Amino acid sequence: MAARGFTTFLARASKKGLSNCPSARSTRVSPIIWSSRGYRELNRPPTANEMPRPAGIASFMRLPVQKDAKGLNACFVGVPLDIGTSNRPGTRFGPRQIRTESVMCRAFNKDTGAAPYESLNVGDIGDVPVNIYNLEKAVEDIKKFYSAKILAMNCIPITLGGEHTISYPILLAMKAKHGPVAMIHVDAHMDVSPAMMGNKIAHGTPFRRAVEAGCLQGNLVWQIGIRGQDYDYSDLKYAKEQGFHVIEAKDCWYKSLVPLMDNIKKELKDTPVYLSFDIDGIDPAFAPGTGEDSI
Ligand SMILES: [Mn+2]
Repeated sequence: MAARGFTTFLARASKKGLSNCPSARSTRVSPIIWSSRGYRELNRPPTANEMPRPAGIASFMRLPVQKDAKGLNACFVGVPLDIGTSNRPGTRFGPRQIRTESVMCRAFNKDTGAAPYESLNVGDIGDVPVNIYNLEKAVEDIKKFYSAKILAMNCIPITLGGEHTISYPILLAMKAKHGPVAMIHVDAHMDVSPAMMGNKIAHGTPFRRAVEAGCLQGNLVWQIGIRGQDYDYSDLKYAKEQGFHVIEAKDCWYKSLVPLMDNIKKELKDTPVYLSFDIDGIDPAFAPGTGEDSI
């Protein structure tokens, strides 16, 4: 996710008085936004009063579906890949299942004030037609798709995985567009292994490959929630040598994470940032559906 475009868009939007947007007063009026060409109606997820939750086309939050990211500020996109995992497969079904569960999401959060659909035009562009028989080809498929169908249209992708191999080609595409980017990575693992059974492309290697390809600004990488067993200290040593900030789970216990996030925001400034959240960053007692749960 590239933060720069997102924040400048919001800044522009708020300058133009978006707080007066009619949808802030009524969930039944579609949000509108000002642009150089006048008013524009934004996509809006239907409420459960307009469309029953189990009904409708099964896109993310039942947003409109389109074949590429044209006209969107942000898009949901699935990458149904699981052939790079070391143990349990199944995340190829992840994007479809996330869309199914997304019917429970509502467009406004009264606790945080988040109302993304008031200022951003968002849609679902379906899945990358990824090669599920060949990991090297899958990486090429993902990179090309992100470059041509999303980033070329100045859209911010929000990816539904898929296992962590997919981060490498996404970062390759981001580098081609933005140069080296920052990263916030929540995970039990650092995913910087040199290879897995001799394969350089796998779910435990994406961020070492990304460093080698010059995709990341090492001193603007935060890996948060790293925990559990490893073979030795070599991956931790490698991550720290790249300048990564490795914040282990044990360093987060009994503490607020607010000061950490304040510091990250301060350091990031306007640098484009890739945010990656691995479900195994959550205790597998609560989220066991992952390829290599860390115990
Ligand atoms: Mn992981």
